[in-house]
Amino acid sequence: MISFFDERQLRHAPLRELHNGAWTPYAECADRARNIRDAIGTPAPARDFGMAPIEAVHDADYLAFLKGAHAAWRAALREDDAIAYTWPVVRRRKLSLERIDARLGQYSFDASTPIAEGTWDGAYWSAQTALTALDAVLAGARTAFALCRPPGHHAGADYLGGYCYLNNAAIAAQHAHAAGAGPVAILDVDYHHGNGTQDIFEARGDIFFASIHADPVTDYPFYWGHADETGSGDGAGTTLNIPMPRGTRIDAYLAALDTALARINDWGARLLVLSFGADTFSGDPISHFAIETEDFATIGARIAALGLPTAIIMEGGYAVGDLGGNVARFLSGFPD
Ligand code: SP5
Ligand code: ZN
Repeated sequence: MISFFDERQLRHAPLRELHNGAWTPYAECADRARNIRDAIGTPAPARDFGMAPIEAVHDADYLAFLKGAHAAWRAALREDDAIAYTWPVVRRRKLSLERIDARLGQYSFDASTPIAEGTWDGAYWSAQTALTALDAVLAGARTAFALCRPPGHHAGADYLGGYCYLNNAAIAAQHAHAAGAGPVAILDVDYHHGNGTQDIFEARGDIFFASIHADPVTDYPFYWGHADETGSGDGAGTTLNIPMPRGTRIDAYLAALDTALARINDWGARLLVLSFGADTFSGDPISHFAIETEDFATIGARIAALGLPTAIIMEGGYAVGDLGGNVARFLSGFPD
């Protein structure tokens, strides 16, 4: 399968994250991408599609913030990575805020997603990698893999979080839609709910979003991904959330997957953007499903049987030593 990765994505390298009240090593580390890259052969570098497809998904004020945040943090004489300490919550509205601390809170929803010196470059090239894979599909490839990192599915139109800054899958899906390749469906099979992707498309009826994930009653991102979130306005009925309990094994997972695939098929999708997280793996250090390495090929093959042109966008997966093998196994389920 044709795959894409850009070495500039490695420039994003936060030092640590705030987790359970303490600093811990950053789980979304650059070695994740190196491990996958080395397991899938030699991915091709990204093409540069510029800012327009990113601006089609993300607000201009958010992009200006993200680009300049680390420099502003340094200008305020801070060390290491930029991170928020206060959030507007119910007071969130478009204010023109000056202080870097006010802006960090305005544009983030958690404290585990720092902005490091190379974050903009890494996120930019991760998005370009997604666009390059999507473009290969538009050009006739049955399936293409984008080794995106940093991941994207927790990032909304104007916020970061969950190790995500630019929503690679949303950018790819919107690009496919704009190119007339639709109807486009997004299927998210990361362990965590793709809250950013849902927020971006939930009021739209022209892009379908389905997600299978850990029940937000027990797992991050808690406030999104409940089964009663089914879309709003023009998008009523075009969001599907299937929360699963901790400990979910392959049989129950495949049953949920069949439900999601049937809905995508019934809706009439002609192109699939797949947010793939390998953090459903039994050995994942921050997640709690029980999918085994060999199961990933079964899941991949089941999705491939939908028969749609598919751009596969890498999301999470934190068992670094097993990651490349799990991803390679997943991709092996698809035809070239
Ligand atoms: C893309 C994706 O999978 N994002 C997941 C974000 C989950 N964040 C909440 C859990 C944070 C766990 N931090 C563990 C730190 C270990 N050093
Ligand atoms: Zn995840």
